[in-house]
Amino acid sequence: MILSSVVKTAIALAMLGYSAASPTPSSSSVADSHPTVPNELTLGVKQVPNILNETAVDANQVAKGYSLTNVTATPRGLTGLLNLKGATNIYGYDFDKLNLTVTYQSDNRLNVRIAPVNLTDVYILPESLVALPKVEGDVNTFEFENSDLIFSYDSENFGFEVKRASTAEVLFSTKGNPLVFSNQFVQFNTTLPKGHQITGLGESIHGSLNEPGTVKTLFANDVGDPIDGNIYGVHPVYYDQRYDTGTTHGVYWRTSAIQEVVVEDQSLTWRALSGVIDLYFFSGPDPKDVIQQYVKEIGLPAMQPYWALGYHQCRWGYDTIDDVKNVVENFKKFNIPLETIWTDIDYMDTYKDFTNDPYRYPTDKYQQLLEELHSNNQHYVPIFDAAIYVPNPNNATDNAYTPFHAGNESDIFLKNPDGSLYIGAVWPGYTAFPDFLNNKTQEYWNEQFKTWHDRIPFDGIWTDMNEVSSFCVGSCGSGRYFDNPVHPPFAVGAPATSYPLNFNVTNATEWASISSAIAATASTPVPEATSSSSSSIDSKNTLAPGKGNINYPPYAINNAQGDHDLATHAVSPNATHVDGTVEYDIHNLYGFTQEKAIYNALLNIAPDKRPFIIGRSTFAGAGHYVGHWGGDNSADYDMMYFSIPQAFSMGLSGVPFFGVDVCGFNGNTDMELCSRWMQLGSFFPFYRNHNVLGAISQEPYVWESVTEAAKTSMNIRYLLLPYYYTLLHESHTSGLPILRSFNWEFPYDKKLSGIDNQFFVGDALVVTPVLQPGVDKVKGVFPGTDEVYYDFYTTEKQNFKNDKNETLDAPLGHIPLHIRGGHILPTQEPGYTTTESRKNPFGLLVALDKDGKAAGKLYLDDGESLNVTESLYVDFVAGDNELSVSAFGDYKVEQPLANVTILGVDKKPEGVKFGDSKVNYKYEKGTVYITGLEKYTKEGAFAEEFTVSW
Ligand code: MIG
Repeated sequence: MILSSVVKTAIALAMLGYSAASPTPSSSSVADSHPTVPNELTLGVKQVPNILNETAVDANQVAKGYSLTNVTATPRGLTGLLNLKGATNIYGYDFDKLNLTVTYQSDNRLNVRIAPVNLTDVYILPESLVALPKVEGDVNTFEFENSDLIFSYDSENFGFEVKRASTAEVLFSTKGNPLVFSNQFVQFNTTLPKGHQITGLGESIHGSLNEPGTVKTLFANDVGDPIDGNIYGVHPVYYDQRYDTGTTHGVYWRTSAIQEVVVEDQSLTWRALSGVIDLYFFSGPDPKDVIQQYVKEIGLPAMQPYWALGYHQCRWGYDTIDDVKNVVENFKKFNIPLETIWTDIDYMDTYKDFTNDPYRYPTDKYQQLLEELHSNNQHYVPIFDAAIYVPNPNNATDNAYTPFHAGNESDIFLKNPDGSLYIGAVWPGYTAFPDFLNNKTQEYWNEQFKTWHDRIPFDGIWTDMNEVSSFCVGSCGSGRYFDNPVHPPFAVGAPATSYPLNFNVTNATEWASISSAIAATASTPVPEATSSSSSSIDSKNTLAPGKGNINYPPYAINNAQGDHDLATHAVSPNATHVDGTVEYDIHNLYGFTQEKAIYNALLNIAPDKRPFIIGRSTFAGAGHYVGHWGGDNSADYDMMYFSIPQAFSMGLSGVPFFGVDVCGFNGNTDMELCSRWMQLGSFFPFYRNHNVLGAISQEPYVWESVTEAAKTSMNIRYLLLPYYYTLLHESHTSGLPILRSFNWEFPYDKKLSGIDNQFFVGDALVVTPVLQPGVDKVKGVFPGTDEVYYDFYTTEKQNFKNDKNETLDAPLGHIPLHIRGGHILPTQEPGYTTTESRKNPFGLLVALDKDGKAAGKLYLDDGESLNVTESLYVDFVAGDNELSVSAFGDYKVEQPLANVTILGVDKKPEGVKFGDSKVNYKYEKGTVYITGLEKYTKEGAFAEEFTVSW
């Protein structure tokens, strides 16, 4: 307990250091004489979040709701008119009349749409921005009995209900609760069963279940991973898993609005601060069905290039190109696979997009390194910030920054309501923000990315700050941009002072000196930042007609910024797009629209290569274009744990290509944590170690034992690359996540509900990581009454009992990994890079179930084409002591099959045959090892059908 409070203090100090107001960037070539964005420009108006305000009116108690008239049956559902029963104007002006449209879009999808009759000033989310689910088949006919969903309504006090026909269960019901529909506040409240299991409503740092008391604020936010606060992405969808009936359904509100969702014991209240109700119910009935039904509608996940599965190394603070080169060389020296090296904002010339620092990252050396990387089959990915620097017109050198001028001439930046340029502030100083609703922006984007890529041939893009972040409130740079370049309004790069839990025990000597230093700092009271412009909530958050009071809506969300102002650390709600759309309505889409534009710009550079983008701010459908990393976590055990539920949540949101900053971002990591995390991270689809400026180095070669742990895990990952790639492809074609929760694999076993410290990779592997310091054992469960599990390392069949916590050995350097019987995994001999791995022989890992059966598949192609013309599908089936392998497709695999390993063979076979030929094998503890198959598969492992029998 004492320890954790000390560590917490340390974390707090690190954070304070990060936000104090002294203008001293540590690693910049900018002379420190440059001014700083004045601190007062960063202060918003203090808001009292509605959910924390005990005197706030509960709209559900007060509103009078609507009555339903004019109900007309349609071939696919019904329409009706909703009439306001009495205005209460609680957090906005109520609309008098609303249209209700209920449409059975397909057998498993029901759409309920409620929109004002008069749409003036109502934001309608266009299909061009976010995919619009459509009626399947003939719009004029529908067999209602094909749907498991039954819609019904109450007219007098309008409410509606969605029931499941097959179980007669109420899935969703607003009956008895008034609908609230005003210009700045739209709310419905549905009942939930007691003991509900609600997942989704990301993005946030939270366990996998949204238990009663959870509030999800859906407002894209640039903030370092606060538990339960709103962070980078917004995914307005929830999954409701019902164990009593063994069914799951999903509910998606297709809205870009600012939202807040309150989950209580027996209800869920969903609030949006603009727009219309456009709800989609997905009937499942299994969780995996729901995921697929949802993800198919928002956009199937991108097929990542094969190399995306390799190991990625990054940090903020690779100060020079030589540092980067050293890192690459160190990986080679320690023989740790390195697929891709990344650079953070350090490479930029005073943090300006599309530039590189002439001294620290000179073009010639930079190009030379990239050439070396590419000739070694390695890759390079730079960070890209969302905002474009506005150069100082009074300074000729500064003013030579053409990316701004090109954009300004095409007039593609966000505006203030009066039509002037909106100028915020980010790393380089005062900045403008591209408007991705403007048709001309893509052309501008294409040009900028092409010119940049011609000079620095990067292999992918990492998007940052695209929530969209701005360090000051409002258009603070208007009239000030001639102060450019200015420093950010806070210090950057102070040495990190926090350490992981248990550091004081495992590193006692070091801790003794560190803690006294911390104590000395702690005695200096740090003044709390106060808002100079703080005014009372009543004077600001007033009702207004039309679009309303968009900067200070009457309903204040619990935005996870100190003052909760919507414009704190973000471009303001009144920033205006080319068609008049205000950020207020589409703030949550900024990153998504930017990422789509980057995707297109990369295609413009290489029309048939899969763009590789790791995006920070995501929205429903972003997975079609980008993968995602979890943002600014900290180097501690709790954050390592949270990476698992965050991965589940991104998976069910259609962004399966996910990973977090391995070893931890904020704060210093240590050997033990980094060792555990390098191993855990190796099982995530996206595997990248990343670190904050000012923290100690954490590349896996920094500690000998971490090197070993990382290599062990990476070896498994690379061995399993064909399995992972097949999962990527499955995800891309079906929407299924790669990393899976027990709830999805065993949807009818309530005891597994909410398990988020273990996970499946695909259907076949179970990972049971150690998530705490100072232990060498870990507990886990291995579900299924009929299931068989094998230890991956020993291949031995385990004696696990369903329902029982098993205690597993997990000394440092060992991450428990189990194969689930019934599965066949394709493998390939690991190489230093994924390209080299692909040149090595294949293998098969056959894990028999209790009946001696197993199945699996393999998908392959060239690993990079967007439009795949040649692909290979291989099917593996085992049963009755025989494995048969058949393939179809044009993609040619030249590498032979070297070995087949069969797990779960009860007694030593009398002989083993490949086709008709007797082959050598070894039998040990239930496993048959067959090697030397190359001579039978010289033409390529899967060139011909074959059987292996034993
Ligand atoms: O305000 O570019 O999430 O990964 O290292 C911090 C510096 C800006 C936030 C990203 C983080 C990155 C950092 N960026």
